[in-house]
Order: sequence, then C-alpha cells, then structure tokens
Amino acid sequence: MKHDFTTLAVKASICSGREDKLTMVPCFTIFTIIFLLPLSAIASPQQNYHPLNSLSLFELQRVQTILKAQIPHKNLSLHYVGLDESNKPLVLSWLSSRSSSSSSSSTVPPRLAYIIARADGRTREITVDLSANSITSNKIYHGHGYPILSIQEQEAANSLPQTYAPFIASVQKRGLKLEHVLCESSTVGWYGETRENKRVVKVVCYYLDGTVNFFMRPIEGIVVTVDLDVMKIVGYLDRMRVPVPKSEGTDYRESNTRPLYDSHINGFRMFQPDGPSFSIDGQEVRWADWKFHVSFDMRAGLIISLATVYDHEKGEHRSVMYRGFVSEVFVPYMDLSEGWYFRTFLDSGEYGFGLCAVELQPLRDCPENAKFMDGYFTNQDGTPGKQKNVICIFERYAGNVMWRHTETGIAGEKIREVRPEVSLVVRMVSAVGNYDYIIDWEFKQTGIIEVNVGLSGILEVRGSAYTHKDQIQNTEAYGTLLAENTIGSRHDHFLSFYLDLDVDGHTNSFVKNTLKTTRASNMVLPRKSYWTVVRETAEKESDARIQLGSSAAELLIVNPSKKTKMGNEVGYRLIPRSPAGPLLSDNDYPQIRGAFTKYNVWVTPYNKSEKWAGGQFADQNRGDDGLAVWSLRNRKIEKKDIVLWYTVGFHHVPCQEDFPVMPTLSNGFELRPSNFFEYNPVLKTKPPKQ
Ligand SMILES: *[C@@H]1O[C@H](CO)[C@@H](O)[C@H](O)[C@H]1NC(C)=O
Ligand SMILES: *[C@@H]1O[C@H](CO)[C@@H](O)[C@H](O)[C@H]1NC(C)=O
Ligand SMILES: [Cu+2]
Repeated sequence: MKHDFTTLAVKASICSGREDKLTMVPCFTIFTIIFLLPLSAIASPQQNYHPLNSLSLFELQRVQTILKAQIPHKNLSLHYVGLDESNKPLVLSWLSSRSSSSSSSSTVPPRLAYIIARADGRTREITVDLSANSITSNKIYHGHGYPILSIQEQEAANSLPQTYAPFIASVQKRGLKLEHVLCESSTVGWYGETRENKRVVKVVCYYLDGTVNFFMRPIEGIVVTVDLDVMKIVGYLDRMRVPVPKSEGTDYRESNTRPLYDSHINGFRMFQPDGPSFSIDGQEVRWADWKFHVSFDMRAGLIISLATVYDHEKGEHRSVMYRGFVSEVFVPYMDLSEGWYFRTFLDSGEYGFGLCAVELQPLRDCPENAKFMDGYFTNQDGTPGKQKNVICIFERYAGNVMWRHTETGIAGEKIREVRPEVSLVVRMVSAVGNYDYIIDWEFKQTGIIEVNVGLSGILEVRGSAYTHKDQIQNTEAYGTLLAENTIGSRHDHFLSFYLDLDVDGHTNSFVKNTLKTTRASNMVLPRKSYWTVVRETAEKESDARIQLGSSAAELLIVNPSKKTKMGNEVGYRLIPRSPAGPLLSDNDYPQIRGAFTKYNVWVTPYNKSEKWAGGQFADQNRGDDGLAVWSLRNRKIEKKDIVLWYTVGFHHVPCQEDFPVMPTLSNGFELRPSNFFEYNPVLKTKPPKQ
C-alpha cells in the first residue's frame, strides 16, 4: 500500500483528483492512447456530420499528424485543442438547408481546429483546416497570460520536490517520510508586476500516510516555485512549522468509514418499462419537444448548442439558445498568509474545466436510466485521449408536480387535475483538484431550462497549531477550525455562464422590468401603495450590467420583432436562484482578473472570439482581456444578436459538516419562457403512462 502511494505521489496532477487515482492508476494512463492511423482512414466522410460536433478522435489524431509534419518545432507542447467553430450564420444556414432537405445548395461549414501550443518559451495560436490537411494560421501570441496547464507538465512539476535537497530536509525536520508526500501545482495569479513573469506554478505538498484524503493533511508552510518552461525549481520557501493534521477521520472511502451506520434506506430503481423517451443521434439529442446538441471541449467541458423547443400551436421548432457553457470559474481564497495569498484560481482557463471532467459512475453519479457520452482531448504531445462516460443524459422523475389544480368550489363536482413533472438532465462533473463541480442542464416540458451547479469534493484546508476554537483569540485564522490542526479556508466560487440565447430568432433585446413601489393617489379606497412594473430596454452594454439583490427586477431576453397574439414581446426570463457578488475591493489584483464577477448579469453583442469571461489566456493574466474589458466598449445591444452572461456565485464559509468531504452545495438559475407561448405549453400535454 505504502509503496503504491509513492508511485501515486509522483504522478498526481490537479485534474487527477479522480477515482482512478485511488486504484493507483496514474492520471495519464486513463487516457486511451490512440495509435497512429493513416490519413486515408480518417479522410472518410464523417458519420453524423454536424458543424458543432466536438473534434472526434480521428480529427484530434489528424491535428497531431498535421502539426508533426508541418511545424518543425521538436518540443511543441499542446495546451488546448478544440473546435474552431464555424461562424454562426454559416451554421444556421447549414441547419436550415438540412431541415428543408434541399441539400444541393447548402454549404457545409468546414471543420477547423484551434490549437494553443508552447514552443521555445512562447505561446502559439494555430488553426488547422481538417479537410484541407493544412495549417491556415500560425502566430505567436504577444499578450499577457498563459494557456491551460497540461496534465503532463503538472505531473512533472509535482515530482520535482521529491529530489530537491532542501525539500527533503524540510520533510525530515518535520519527522515525515518522503514516500508519503504528494504535491500539487497551484497557479499563481498576478499582483501588479509590470515585468513579464515566467510561467511558474507554486507547488504545495500534502501527506498521505493512512488516508487517501491528502487534501486534509497539508504540509503547511512549504511553497516550491517551479518554472514550467524549463521544468526547474526556481524558488523555495519553508516558513512555518505546524503539525500536519491527523489522518484519523479523513478517509471517505466506504471501506474505510467504519462503522457504517445503517439509516434504513431501502434500495430503489429508476425503471422505465418502455425505455427512455429521448434519442441521441450523433451528438444531437431529442426529448419531448426539445432538440439540442451536446458537445465536449477541453476547456469548457459540456456545451449545449442549438436548443429549440417544438411549438405545437405553431407547428415549428422555435429557437431558444444557440450556445451555453461554463465560461470561467473564479475561486479566490481569503487567506493572506505567504503560503496562501496566491490561491486565486481561474479553474477553467488555468486547469481546463473539460480536461478535469471525470468518468461518471453509473448508478451513483447518474441513475439507472442514464445514457453516457465520451469526451476526447489531447495530451501535451498531441496524442488524443478519451475520457469515458464524461457526460450523462437521463430522464428525471423526482416526484414533483408540473401543474395541478383541485377545484372544490363547484357544488357536487370534484375536479382534480395533476401532471407529474418529468425532465431531461444533461450532466458533467469536473473535479478540479480538491473540488468537484456537478453541472446539470435540465430541460423541462414547460420550456424551462434549469441550470444547477453542485459543489462537492474536499475543502482546501490550512494546517494550524490550533486544536480548539478558544485558542483563536484576536488573531485572523482565515477560516473555521474543522478538526484538530485543520482550518477550512474561506473562499468564493464564481461560475460565469455564457448564454447565447436566440429567443425565436437571433435579433434580441435585453429588458429589465423593475418592480417599483408606488403610492396610491386614489384616496377613495383604503390602500396606500402597490407595485408596478417599469420596463427598460437596454440600448448599450452599460445598461445591462446588473448587480442583483438591491431591487426587485425581472430580467428578460426578448425578440422585439415577434409578438404573441396578445401583443406581448416573446421572451425568456433569467431567474437567478441566490446571487452572490465579489467582496474583494475592485483594485485588488485577483478581482481585476476576476472582474467578470463585478456584475451578476452582463449582455454583450455576439462576437465569436468573446468566449472566455476571464480572458483567453487566463493563467497569470492581468485582467486586460475578458468580459469586463469587452463590455467597456459599450456597444449597442438593442435588436442585436446578443449573449447573456450570468455568474453563479457562492461565498463559502466552511463548517464542520464540510469535513472530511463536503455534502453537495447547490446554486443555479432558470431560463423560463415569458410570453413565449400563447398559453401554458403543457396544458394539452399527454401525461406519461402510469
Ligand atoms: C526538448 O525536450 C527535451 C526533453 O524534454 C530536451 O532534452 C531538449 O533540450 C528540448 N529541446 C529544446 C530545443 O528545447
Ligand atoms: C470581437 O471581439 C474581439 C475581442 O474583444 C475584438 O478584438 C474584435 O474587434 C471584435 N470584433 C468585432 C467585429 O466587433
Ligand atoms: Cu467552497
């Protein structure tokens, strides 16, 4: 056991915080390595062609082959490979010609790959045309910030301390054994430096010995700075000597949580006698009146595209959302000690939300009736890898009511009408180091899309001398004492969702309906006040930056050129669940980088290259790219193709129940039709068979 952990310690990376690790499989072996195929084998026409399909295994393979043949750099390391999606008009015209089946005139959008690579200490952006087998663009990026860290370089960095004499001495001084030490790479952020920083990470270490929950056993005070480009230790700090928290009570594996209390939950089944009611054709999903496309990206993870809902009255598929995904995840810690201040993560842009996505476990992560999809990405050397079962899709019947009424007001008649709610869930889980993010897109028959973010996994804790809260007097502990020597650090999670809604077409406007208290002027009746709706349509981006919570408002994306028979503009409403905004000061460096959190809601005109709310090159960026910067252009957004951005936020003050592993904490939002349909769209819907 101990020996296996040693191997494990060397191989771990931020995104290998997955189950495979516990079975002693180093992270990169979970990628199925694909053997070289001759180009002819992949030149065959694709099945289920769709311009928004994720790059397939074959396409990723072809990218590697083309790069090898056409870029002379020996040490080209790939940090991102993904679909360079076709322009929206091209995709839409392809789509309409497909559905009108007049395939003769349709232009098939090309398949392009966008690659971010490092070579000779510089970042390159490369575009590959997969049908022409050619590189169409290859340029050096001169701006600030660095690409996603590859898993392989994190592994290499994490293993460096093991052979570094000062580190070995620090471990020995603490009476610890090197073979139980495991390290992780932390990105470092930016703190106002004007000189270009090297591409460095700060490696922090943990202790296993008797548990797999090493995150609960930090070796506090040691920070090893590693330059990733030369893969060398360039800084070393050993500041503090506090005990490593005990291993007792930290393990979370069922086999190690003894005794197992029996709270008498019987078994259950999700049984659909007639099978599931959704179908998957390539990456397109159909369920009830919904139709949408599911794809997977190394950076964004799960992407939902082209969501349309069939309107039975109109007899047509009506568009709701062109594209939706998690654009960035900002997690700043509120601990200003030397070993902690830099922990201000942009999880998506630094580690890859998709790269960290894990294999879902049937019957545990997703119910019995789920279907699974695989995801593909590339290793640093360009070799494609597969993440099995990275997305699951299932119908949910949770015993909820879709609509109902019992009428007792008519003498002699008892009227009771109830429709159970059945929905379709698309799920991905990204385990970025210690944290597990569960992302659900839930489609409902009522036309609602509900997005839920669940946080689980393990807290990032700080080792401490304290063993009781009473010892912490007048000092800043930066967190909650969760167990002896274990402080759960305060922090936030902000997930920015990119929501390119196309409500019944792509010419949309953003409307804010403020509910305003009004004094009654009519003195005849005894009431003194009521509220009314003040409707404002945003003309420019500045009109659509909204901090929620201070006043009651309804936020809508409407199509001003489409009205219901009653004359209301068709729309979709954003219903945030529990909004949270930043508490850092505006001029604090992490906040400058995470400035997209300043407002809960933003609206921008559609621009293909404006995808990543925290900037395209997030690692060590300076806040000079990203949503907050684009929005400063204050472009017109009225009657335009617009993108809605909503940030789901959590302020996390840890409590003892978060130890040693956190019960899922949820937040999210709903996109709900508002005057989109002429009447309740599920009034005439047949209930499911009993
Ligand atoms: C390429 O990488 C190898 C192994 O990592 C290293 O020995 C070599 O010096 C590198 N070459 C260049 C040109 O950086
Ligand atoms: C699209 O966005 C990028 C980045 O903000 C900007 O440089 C470019 O000018 C924009 N294009 C248009 C047509 O606005
Ligand atoms: Cu948290």
